[in-house]
Amino acid sequence: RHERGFTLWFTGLSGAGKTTIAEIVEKELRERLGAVEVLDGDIVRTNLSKGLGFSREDRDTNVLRIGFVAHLLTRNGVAVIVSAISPYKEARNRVREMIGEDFIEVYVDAPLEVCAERDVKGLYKKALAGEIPQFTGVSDPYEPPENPELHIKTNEERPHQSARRVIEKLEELGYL
Ligand code: GGZ
Repeated sequence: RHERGFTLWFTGLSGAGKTTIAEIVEKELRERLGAVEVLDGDIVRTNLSKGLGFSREDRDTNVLRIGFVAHLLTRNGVAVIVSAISPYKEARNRVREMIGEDFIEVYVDAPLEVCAERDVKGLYKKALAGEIPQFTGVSDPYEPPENPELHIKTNEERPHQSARRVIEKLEELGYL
């Protein structure tokens, strides 16, 4: 029986496509594996991280909490999918150290202009108008991963193709 856990960690700007790709990958993993869990920053912020804002400290706290839960699940054989902006390299690397070799960092990359153009939730419009003081990519930093296991450019392929590449990476690493 195959039950090596792993954490797929999707990092990238708001609107880059993290959640969209995560949903497609989740569906496929559910069909092929037993236990799958998704931790989405936006949702974690309504419960586990309720009350946290977007200062560096609060973002790091949020990311480390998600990382800790991902670590617990991973060591119990669960396939974990995280999607969180996780803008700071240092916090992501702390999570990488916590989870070890089963941490798979996926950089979900789209140019800021493309994310702002998509503007699924209307947040970029507000941020660009100066109404959101610490908005990632506009009025707050995003530090791209230097050596992600996978680098996906969502303005160059369809979500299903991106998801396919994630699955192929898992196969290559022996998780599927
Ligand atoms: C970035 C913000 C902000 C600010 C609200 N900066 O794309 P979304 O809308 O659905 O997901 C984003 C979410 C960010 O939560 P994360 O937990 O992923 O962030 S972090 O990893 O940095 O802790 C976005 C929305 O909340 N949002 N205000 N100022 N995104």
